[in-house]
Amino acid sequence: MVTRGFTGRRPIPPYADRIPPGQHLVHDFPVLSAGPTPTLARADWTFTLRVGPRPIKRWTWEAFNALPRTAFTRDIHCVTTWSKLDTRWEGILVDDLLADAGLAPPTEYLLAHSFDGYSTNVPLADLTLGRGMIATHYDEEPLAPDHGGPARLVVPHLYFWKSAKWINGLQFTTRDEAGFWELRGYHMYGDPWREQRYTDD
Ligand SMILES: Nc1nc2c(c(=O)[nH]1)N[C@H]1C(S)=C(S)[C@@H](COP(=O)(O)O)O[C@H]1N2
Ligand SMILES: [Mo]
Repeated sequence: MVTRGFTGRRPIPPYADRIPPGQHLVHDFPVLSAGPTPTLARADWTFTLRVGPRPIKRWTWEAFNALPRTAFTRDIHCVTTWSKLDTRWEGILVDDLLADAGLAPPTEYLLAHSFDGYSTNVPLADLTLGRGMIATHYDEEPLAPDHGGPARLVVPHLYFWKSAKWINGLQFTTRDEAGFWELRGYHMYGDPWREQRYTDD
């Protein structure tokens, strides 16, 4: 005879307190892209910091990788309902990028831009103080092209669509401007703990 437990209550799944509402745990690493994976040679790669239309600084792959490097391990949550725990990233914190540019943040909002034409908006406060990284490595290996290599934004505390793959720049904007998915019905902020999936959530 098989018993289901002494109390009859359903067991609490492990790590339940790390899974936001409406999410489930995965152990693989799904690939989600709006289009095909771009082929990007590191020799041609550049990253541009802009204030509005004005370029402030541009880094080559070599100059970018000479910036101070940081690693962090974080849980990530995709709006399609998967969550993955303890993902390990290494790269350049947005803090260190802004410091290298010698730029005092001119506005409270940014858009991340990518080589595939993708964009997404993230408030400055969500990218600074160690919260946002431009990652070049995942799990100790150079970031795979399907996951955004050579480099992607990682903002783990927001739904994963905010983590722009194949990033090629950050742009300060005067107002909070919608990016690719935000223009198509997704939430302007995207906090998984408040289930901010769609525009009016
Ligand atoms: N440039 C770009 N970045 C992107 C996307 C995209 O289509 N293009 N998809 C987003 C979405 S919806 C998600 S869930 C994550 C998926 O990242 P992954 O493929 O590494 O899991 O990337 C985000 N970043
Ligand atoms: Mo997504």
